[in-house]
Amino acid sequence: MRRKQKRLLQAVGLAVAALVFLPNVGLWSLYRERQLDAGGGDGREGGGGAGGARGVAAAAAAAAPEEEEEVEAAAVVREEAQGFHTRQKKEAYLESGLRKKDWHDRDAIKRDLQKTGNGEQGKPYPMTDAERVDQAYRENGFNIFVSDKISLNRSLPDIRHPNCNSKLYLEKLPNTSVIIPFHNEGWSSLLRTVHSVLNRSPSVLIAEIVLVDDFSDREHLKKRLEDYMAQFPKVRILRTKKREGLIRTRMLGASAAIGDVITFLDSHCEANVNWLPPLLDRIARNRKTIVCPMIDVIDHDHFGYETQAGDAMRGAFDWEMYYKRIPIPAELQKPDPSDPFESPVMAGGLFAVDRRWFWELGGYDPGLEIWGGEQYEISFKVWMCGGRMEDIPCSRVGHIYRKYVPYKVPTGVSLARNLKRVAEVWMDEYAEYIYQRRPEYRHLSAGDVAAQKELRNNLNCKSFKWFMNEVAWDLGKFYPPVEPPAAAWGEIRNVGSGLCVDTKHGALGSPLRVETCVKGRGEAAWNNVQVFTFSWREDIRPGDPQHTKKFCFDAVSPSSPVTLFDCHGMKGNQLWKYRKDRTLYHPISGSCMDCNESDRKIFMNMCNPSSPTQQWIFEHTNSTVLENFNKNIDL
Ligand SMILES: [Mn+2]
Repeated sequence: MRRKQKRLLQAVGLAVAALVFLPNVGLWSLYRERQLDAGGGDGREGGGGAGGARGVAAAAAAAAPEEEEEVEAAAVVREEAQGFHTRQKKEAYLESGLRKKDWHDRDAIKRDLQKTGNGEQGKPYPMTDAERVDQAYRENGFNIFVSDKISLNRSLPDIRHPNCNSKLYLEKLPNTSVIIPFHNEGWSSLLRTVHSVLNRSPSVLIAEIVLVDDFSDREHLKKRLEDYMAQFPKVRILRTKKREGLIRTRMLGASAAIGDVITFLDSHCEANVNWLPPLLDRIARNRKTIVCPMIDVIDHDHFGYETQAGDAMRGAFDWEMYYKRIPIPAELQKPDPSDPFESPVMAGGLFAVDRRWFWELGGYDPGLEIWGGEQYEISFKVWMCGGRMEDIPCSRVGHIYRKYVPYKVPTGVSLARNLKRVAEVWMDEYAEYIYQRRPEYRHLSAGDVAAQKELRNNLNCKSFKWFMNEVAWDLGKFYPPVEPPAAAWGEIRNVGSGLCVDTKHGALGSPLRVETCVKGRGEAAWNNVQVFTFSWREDIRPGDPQHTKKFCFDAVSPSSPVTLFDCHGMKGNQLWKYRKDRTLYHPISGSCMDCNESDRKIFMNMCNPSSPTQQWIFEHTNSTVLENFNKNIDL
């Protein structure tokens, strides 16, 4: 009898403990932290530990009645929201079935509007020359002097689409852990990130802010930071025990997180008006949606706040795996431009994801090192494995794009290896297109990817071909996997002078010249600065068609020199027409490329096709392509 009573007591005790601790998974988070610490440097072990604990935590949370009730009808919808038709039907149900509310903090907005002073309203700080000194950049990659002179609580301009101001979101939203990894971040820039999140987020939605220090050595990030953050009960600081790199630092933060949602931010950001509810709302409606805010630009010199060029665009990549942005195609444009839109890949460090979904997806591949490629991995994975990804125009976060990265990033090998891992695990036969452009990747070891392939298998993920056809179907228009044939290539010889276009003496941005043609001479073997490609994009680049550089012939006026600039792929002032009369016509300025034999300069001039110095001969041409290019111009 006594034994029976004791057992009963034990059972009751356990049940009480479960009710107290399991809903917020507090103990589990501690457990996981320890696991990661124990894993030490080895990301695989750390990730594995987190994954293991996650399974238990998820099961526990599902058993907790409170949480079950909170998600209500939404839970049903969340699971079913993959089929588009189902989703639309269910959303209609949600609109009528669940209450929505205005999440704006109208008082705070009013207070912000009245602020004046340095950098307030996101205005550029008026710099003196002394403040421009280079030392200010050396440690941060942006002007920390200016940052220090701007309030930590500075106001930002509300540059959202006007419709955002009246949008309502679900009354019951999941809360979030905001994870902010940092390494040797500046004091005021880090604090302003935290202040902006606290100031512009409904308190009820912030479970915690987790600052994850990747082994910084700057003094202000040690005790001083801890003392400062002690005033904010929601902020906690985790630290790695050695330099782990961005990816594992984010994973450490994520594995310690207790919120329903994990929101990753960079350590030099400013959250704008009502940035959080629009993100959480999408996740509440479909827990398998990963959402990204619009990323605005905080100038690294004067801290002025403005949109990126083009503002709302889809995330994409080229076949060397450089991140690119492409316009939203008409088919995907919403009647209300402030509505969320689908994006094939995210830019990187700013996104929100349901915590359990993140771990179901395996978090980041623990085999990824330091930095780079992880945005592709998580993006491909979420799309191919039954989720989706959206950019949210009503959620805006400013980010300081640094002038340069102020600390040593051991990229090179690890970036290549990361990209190879992503290609090997997720990109199927499309990986070949990368290896064609990056032959050095072909035989590079990606390490052991068996666990990642198994995950892909277990989650029943779709093929990369599906991803390219259904999600990134517009990408090939801008970045075709197979480069269409060039229109002309080889040396460009001037008829009047017999000289060739040459980039020899030019750094990027300096004017092109004509020089003695080198083809057939000894120099040509090692010096191919006279080989150019008139590409399918109708721009002209150094290099032969298989190996073009990313610099383009660029002219700004009908009399300007012709210089090499970064190719923007948007035609405009880099668009050229090679006409039958052998002139190189520049439609935007209505002028033609000309040269001067005596000073060897190349410049734009009023078109005069009978002038031999305006006639140019490409070594090779593809007449079909040329004719196609010239179909629609007045020749
Ligand atoms: Mn950054």
